[in-house]
Amino acid sequence: MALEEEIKGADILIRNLSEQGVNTIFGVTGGASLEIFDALGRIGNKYGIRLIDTAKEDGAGFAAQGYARSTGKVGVVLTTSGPGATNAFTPLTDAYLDSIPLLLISGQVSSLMLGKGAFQEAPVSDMSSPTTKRSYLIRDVNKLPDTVAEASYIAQNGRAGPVHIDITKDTTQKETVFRNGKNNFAKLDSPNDLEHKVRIVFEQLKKSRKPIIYAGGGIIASDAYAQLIELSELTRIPVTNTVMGLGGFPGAHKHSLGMLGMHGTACSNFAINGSPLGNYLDGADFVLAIGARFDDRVTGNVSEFAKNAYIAHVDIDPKENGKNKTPNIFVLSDAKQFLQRFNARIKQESFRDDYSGWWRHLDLLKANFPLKYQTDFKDIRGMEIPTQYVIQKIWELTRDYNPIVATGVGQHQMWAAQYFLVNKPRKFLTSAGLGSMGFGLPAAIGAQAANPEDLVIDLDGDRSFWMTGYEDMEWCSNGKITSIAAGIQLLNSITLILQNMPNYLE
Ligand SMILES: Cc1ncc(C[n+]2csc(CCOP(=O)(O)OP(=O)(O)O)c2C)c(N)n1
Ligand SMILES: [Mg+2]
Repeated sequence: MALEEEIKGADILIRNLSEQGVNTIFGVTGGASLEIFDALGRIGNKYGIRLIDTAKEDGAGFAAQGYARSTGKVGVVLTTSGPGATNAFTPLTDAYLDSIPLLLISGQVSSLMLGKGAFQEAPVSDMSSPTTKRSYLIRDVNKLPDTVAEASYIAQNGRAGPVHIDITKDTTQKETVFRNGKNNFAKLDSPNDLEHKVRIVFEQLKKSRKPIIYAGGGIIASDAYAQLIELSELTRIPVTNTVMGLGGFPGAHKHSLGMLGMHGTACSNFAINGSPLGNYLDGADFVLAIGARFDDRVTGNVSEFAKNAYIAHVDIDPKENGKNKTPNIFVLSDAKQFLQRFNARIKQESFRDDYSGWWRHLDLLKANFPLKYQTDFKDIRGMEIPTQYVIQKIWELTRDYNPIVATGVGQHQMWAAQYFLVNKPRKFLTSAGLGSMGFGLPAAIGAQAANPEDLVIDLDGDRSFWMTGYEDMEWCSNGKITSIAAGIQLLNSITLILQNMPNYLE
């Protein structure tokens, strides 16, 4: 038998990534990662992986997030050691808080130099371990295949999130025989009492007259969009979304109460917590929280939140059980699996709702507390055009195209969440948990790279835009994407990057 060919660790890495379905890598080169970039150049095409190089590593990380958030696949970032890796830590941490599958691969100095303060050496796998699901330092080429398979699995399964693989330079140079990666990581248990808990939650729902669904990013992560609509339409239960859940239920649906929390609609907050109108001072009596985490921007004073409601909390992450708010029942489940079973039970028992009084009240709240802004501004050439108006107009003009929208962080972000009523999942890309300014533009670039046919809009703030505005320059100057940033307009306090707009508005 002929001896099998030995190839470099860097080539093995590229082939293992390809095995995992990776087709795009965002990154910036450097000394410790040279072999990997070289391998990408030599065999990337053959294994179906393209490199999109960005101006800076945070841009690469946010672009990879745009890719991941808009497709549900793992976004991959490639950096060099030291400052390359640390520059990627903001998007890495951002992905941790928002549960986005991201894989950071960084080059590291050679094993022999580790711990000696070598040029561009930083203990980045230690540094990333608290803000990743898993962080590896690879110094042995034979560990590469299984690590890549395992990392890709961990990033996407259970509660999604970022994984970091730091690879020493000698590992990428060392030659050995290629092998496929094996994922030895145990699958998460699905709770064997799911059916039992579905029954308990259903019995509770039957007693409720004022129910509400509080839907988070878990709906999008688990592709439970159709099941959530089905539940709300079967039962007429109103739905409020977190910012991560926007698009997980159609924003323009008649059962949507809009976003919840500090920046949400008065209607959804009053509906959960009690309101000054009518007979509903107490608010909801039943809250079905799905794939949401009761974070402080949603709850305010957490002991006052939904205080008269029975709370059923469905989440895939056991750490969420009682972390911020103790529920009456916690269901450890993927959102889609739970909803499929719950909807089946509702149909099986021919459930009939009794929410007429509740809806009369909610309609009153909607009518009395609409989102509003000053509309008596002079004319389009005046200096007083409210940003909300601009966002609403862009929404009206583009909604039929189902655009993907990215945002920066700040006031414009909240107005975008309120007025750009996305109707589909994976269309509203925003840095929610970490609130990272500089997210919008590179995320839009990544989303456009993943969805070349789609209209992608970055609704950005002026200051957020300039945190990664160099990515725009890089892309335009290299002529890589002609459809991005077709026009930049400064309007009042908002910077709008309207991609492809001329084509769409013709
Ligand atoms: C990396 C980072 N630095 C600082 C902040 C704090 N911060 C939050 S919003 C904001 C201003 C945002 O300005 P702009 O992007 O113009 O948005 P606007 O509020 O004007 O809509 C700042 C500095 C942050 N969220 N992220
Ligand atoms: Mg501003």
